Amino acid sequence: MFAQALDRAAVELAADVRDGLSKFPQRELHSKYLYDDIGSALFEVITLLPEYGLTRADERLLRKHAGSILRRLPSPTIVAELGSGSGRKTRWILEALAKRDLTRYYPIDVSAAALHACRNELGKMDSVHITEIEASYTNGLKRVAARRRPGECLLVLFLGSTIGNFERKPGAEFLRQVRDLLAPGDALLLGTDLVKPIPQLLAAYDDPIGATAAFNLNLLARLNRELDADFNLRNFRHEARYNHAERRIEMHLRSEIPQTVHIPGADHEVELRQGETIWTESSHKFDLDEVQRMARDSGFVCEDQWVDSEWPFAENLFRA
Ligand code: AVJ
Repeated sequence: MFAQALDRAAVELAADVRDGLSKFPQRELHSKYLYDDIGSALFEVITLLPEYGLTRADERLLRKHAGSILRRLPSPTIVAELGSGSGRKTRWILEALAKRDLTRYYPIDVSAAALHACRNELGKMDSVHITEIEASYTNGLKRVAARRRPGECLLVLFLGSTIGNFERKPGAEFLRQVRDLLAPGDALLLGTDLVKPIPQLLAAYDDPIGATAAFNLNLLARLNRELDADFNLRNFRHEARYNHAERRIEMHLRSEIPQTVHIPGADHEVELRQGETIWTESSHKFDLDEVQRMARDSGFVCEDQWVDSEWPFAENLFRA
C-alpha cells in the first residue's frame, strides 16, 4: 500500500475502535479487523478444523456444480469476486469458464496481501486473465462494471457466507447496491451457511484446540501492535453464543476481571467491568426460503439453489 493509504487505514481503525468501544450497553469491534496477516492465517486454520464444515461445503458445492452453474450463463461471461479469499474455491468456477472462453477475473479486496495470495493460487491458469482490484466491494464492483464490454455477462461471486457477517437489514441493502451496479441478465452467486443444530454451530465457533479463540483474541493483539494498546490477552476469554432471535452465532471477548485498557493510538481509554463483553463478530444463518426472499427484496430472482448434503450450506444463483 502507498504511505497515504496506510495512514488512512490507521486513522480509520483508530476511529472505529474508539466508536466501537464507547458503545453502550454492548461494546463492539468490527469483524473486518479480525483479518490482519495473523488473523487471515488463523482463519485458514479454522477452515481445516473438523468442527468447521462451512468452507469445505462451499468448495464441494462449487467443485460439483460449477458446470451446471455456468451452463446457465451466456458466453462471454466475466467474473468479479467480492473478497478474494484464498482463491481455492474460485478455481472450480474459473476452470469451467476457461474451457469455453478466454476469461477475465477481477478479485476485489481491500487487502493487498489477499490479492497477492489470490494471484499465487490462480495466476497460472490457462485462459484466465486476472486483474486485481484493491478497493471496497462496491467501489471495486463499480470499476469492474466500467471495464465491461458490450455483450459481456458479469458474474459476481460472493462466497463463504460472508453475507452472514452483515446484520440482516444492512445485508439486504448491500445486495440491493450490488444489484444496482449490474445490468439485466448479470448474475450473483451467493454462498450462504444454513441454520443447523445449535450444538454443531457452537462447536464450529468454539473448537477444542482453540483456533477460533486465537482468531478472536488476535483482534486485541492487533490493537496492541497497531495502536500501541495494552490489552492483557490473558484477562479475556473467547465466547461463542447462539442468538435465537437473530439466528446467528456471535463471537465475544469476555473481560474476566474489572480492568482499564489504554489505547494511545486511538487516543482512548476503556474501563471494562468483570464479565462484560466486546462483541467482535456475527455470523448469520439462513434458510432456503429466506434466501429466495432476500433475492426478491433486492431486485434479483433466485434461479437455483444447490445444497451440500454433509454440512447444510447453499450456493444460490441470483439473476439481475
Ligand atoms: C468467513 C465470515 C464466513 O462467519 O463463519 C469463522 C468467519 N468466524 N470462525 C464465519 C469465522 C469464526 C466466517 N466467515
